[in-house]
Amino acid sequence: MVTRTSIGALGMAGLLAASGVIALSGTADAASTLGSAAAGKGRYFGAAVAANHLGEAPYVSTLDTEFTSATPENEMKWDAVERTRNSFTFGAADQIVSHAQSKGMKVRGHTLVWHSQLPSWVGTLGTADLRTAMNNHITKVMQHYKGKIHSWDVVNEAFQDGNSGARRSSPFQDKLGNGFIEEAFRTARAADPAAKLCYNDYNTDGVNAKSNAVYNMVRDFKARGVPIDCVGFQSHFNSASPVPGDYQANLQRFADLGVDVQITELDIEGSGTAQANSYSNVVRACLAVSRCTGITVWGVTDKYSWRASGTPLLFDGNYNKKPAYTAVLTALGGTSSGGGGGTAACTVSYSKQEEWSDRFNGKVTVTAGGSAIGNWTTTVTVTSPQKISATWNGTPTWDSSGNVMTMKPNGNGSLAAGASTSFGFTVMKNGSNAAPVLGSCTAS
Ligand code: 9MR
Repeated sequence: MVTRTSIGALGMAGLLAASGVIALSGTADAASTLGSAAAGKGRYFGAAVAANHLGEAPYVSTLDTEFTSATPENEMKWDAVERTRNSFTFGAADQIVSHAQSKGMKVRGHTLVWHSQLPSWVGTLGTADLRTAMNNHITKVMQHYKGKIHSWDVVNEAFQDGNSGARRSSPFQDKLGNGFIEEAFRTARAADPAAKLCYNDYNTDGVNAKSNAVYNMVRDFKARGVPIDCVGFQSHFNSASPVPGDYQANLQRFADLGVDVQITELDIEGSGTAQANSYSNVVRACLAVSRCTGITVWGVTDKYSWRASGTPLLFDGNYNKKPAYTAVLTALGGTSSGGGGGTAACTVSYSKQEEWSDRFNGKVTVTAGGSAIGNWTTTVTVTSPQKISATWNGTPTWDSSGNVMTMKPNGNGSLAAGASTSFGFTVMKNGSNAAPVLGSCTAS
């Protein structure tokens, strides 16, 4: 046991080192990031990026720290790059691409041929002219970004929802017929032979009529030598459309056709443990499919999500890591606490909650790793003269300095694999606003 005198002699850092605790702030100093953890599994971890947020410092630092791939959320769509026929405007998309490149991130191209965000002039063209315009669009956009895009969504959302398995009506479908998809892929291959060419869609995440229709198309393309390299599964989930039980099996059956699979627009409405568990399931499914080459979440922060009210992302509106973040990091084999690179029994993350002039509340989320756990324990160290004045959802004990709190659960602390719980505390500032430092999480 460390004595009071040795605390004075070593100081807090020495105390933590002497007692074998790896000190980490649960936020900025995490031992691992989504991108690095995914890289450890041979995969990228990306986010949809909007050019108009690249001036916001925490947006950019979160993006740069955590992600290894960027997808322009809207900036490469037809209405953004060719609003007027054959007049191309790449400014906003270029901004994202050059930012990504300067940080060593990959870029996913999204998207070349889609019924939505399509300028009205496209719909007015006759058949032959539309064919020319489609191929010109693909060629010009891909040539502009040649060598800079790891995967392109060549055709997006070409199938109808529901049980018909039919193609969706669009100028391309209606005038060029079923062959437009094949033609788009052939044109794309010629324009940038190094880019992976993907078909991307939603509501195709489990085995259903729509994914069967896409599956049949990909099988046919592979059989006939039509160039296709990957299928994107958007994976927009909520309570009405949860992660399907056969998600992994569906990814696998596509992979078995000889294409890569990518999770391209992942977001899951919800909060807390339920959301964290769903995210964890998605990541585990990807890792279990060797041809699942990467995951992209559809935004960096909840506040800029296309469905912000559903808080579907990994960082909240203040860029705090959510339980879903920890679950993803854990599922990727990363650790936000000491774990030696293996899958930790549990991980901890910190987020600041309410703040007043004299005090603030902190929240620590404890997430089980790949196996069920019980009796977790972790430490929270505050910087003197700060003091913890209250705690909730846990049973604290204190070291002799009163600055190191060891937190144990109320009860047996049982958590299923990937599941989370949290405890909270109030820190009296006494003049210091320093963030608490978390120790590693241990469990039995
Ligand atoms: O997130 C995008 C949002 O900002 C746009 O307003 C919207 C316009 O259609 O597109 C959103 O992104 C979509 C993506 O391009 C294709 N799959 C569905 C995504 C969410 O709607």
